[in-house]
Amino acid sequence: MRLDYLTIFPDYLAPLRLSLPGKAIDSGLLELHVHDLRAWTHDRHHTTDDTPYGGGAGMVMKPEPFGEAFEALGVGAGDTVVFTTPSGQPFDQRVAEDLATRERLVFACGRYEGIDQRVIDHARTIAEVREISLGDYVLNGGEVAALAITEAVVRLLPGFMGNAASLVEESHAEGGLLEYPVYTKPRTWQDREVPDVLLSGDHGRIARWRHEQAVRRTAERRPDLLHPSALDDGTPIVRAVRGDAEELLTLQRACWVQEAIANEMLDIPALHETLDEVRADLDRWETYVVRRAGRLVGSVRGRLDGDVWEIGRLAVAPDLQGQGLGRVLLGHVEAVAPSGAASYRLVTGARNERNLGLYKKAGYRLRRDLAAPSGAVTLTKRL
Ligand code: JD2
Repeated sequence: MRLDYLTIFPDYLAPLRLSLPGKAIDSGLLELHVHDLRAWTHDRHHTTDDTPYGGGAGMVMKPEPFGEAFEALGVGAGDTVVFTTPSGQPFDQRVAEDLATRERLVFACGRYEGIDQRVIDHARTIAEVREISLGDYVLNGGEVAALAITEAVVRLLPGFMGNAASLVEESHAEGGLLEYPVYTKPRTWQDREVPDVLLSGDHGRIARWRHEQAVRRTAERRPDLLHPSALDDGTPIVRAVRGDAEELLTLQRACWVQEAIANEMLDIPALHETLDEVRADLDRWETYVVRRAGRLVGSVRGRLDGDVWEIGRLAVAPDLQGQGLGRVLLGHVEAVAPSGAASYRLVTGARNERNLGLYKKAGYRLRRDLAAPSGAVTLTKRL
């Protein structure tokens, strides 16, 4: 594989030589070429940036140096030009595996506010182009992203790691779970013991323990990996886990702010709920969530109060309302009511016509005879 880097900070990419296996480079399996973009400037100051058309803050990288560099380096059919950019496709292991199949990658690293769009448009006409983002945060330029991408890609190349088996076992390669915790000697350190199971010699038990730890960690830290996106086929509604609490809170806030506006700033207690309260509620209620593209976009919950299945917190992300998701969630929470339930009950804003309409269509009746907080109404429906 041949790797080229176009940058105005070539020294920034010096760590490449440290992080990549020297053997691979010496043997010729891997070729690295770091280029100073200023080599393709012609003015006294080696200018690579200019002011943005249309105005605005900051500077934009000029197109000509990149264009000349592509030509000088013979970038063409069969090559892949990678533009690292905050607006690119999020980088992940799958993208790394894809890039690892290429013969040649050319990393175009921008600075300032980015690169003149025509460079990307032009590159598409001479080679394959990938616009890739390292993640949802802002860096000062594309170099660090190019370094990270390179490291993730190169270690996938055949014969580039000492131990091929350790690659197969890793995060995201197997089961889409996070890593289980690992331990080494000494057996006791600062009064902390290595878990007994790991010293048992029972390989079956060890494997089961590690899997359970991996699932637990994933549920806590990355619930999105356990219930992946349901954009196209079906809409799996799953029981919420503790790790969903932050996202539930975010969803609730977005929805209750909307509710407050619909009710002309009626004060809604849920708006002031804390993360700890949301977590505690996960133990007191059966909460269900739905994800789209990994994002928690809907929730509903139920709990038994005598023979009444009390339904609450039906919430759909504001940008996804009007697609029937609320109706699906309501149907789900009704369907999971335990056998002891004789009726459903829910409370909603008295002036939220959209919600009232949804509930009435689903067979709920307004119950003025039943108590409700100020500005709200209670609705019920027989099972
Ligand atoms: C970059 C900048 C646009 C503000 C070239 C930032 C990146 N995950 C990532 N975050 N930021 C970048 C990135 C990549 C290239 C450039 N800037 C600064 N651009 C708006 C600041 C300039 C990736 N990959």
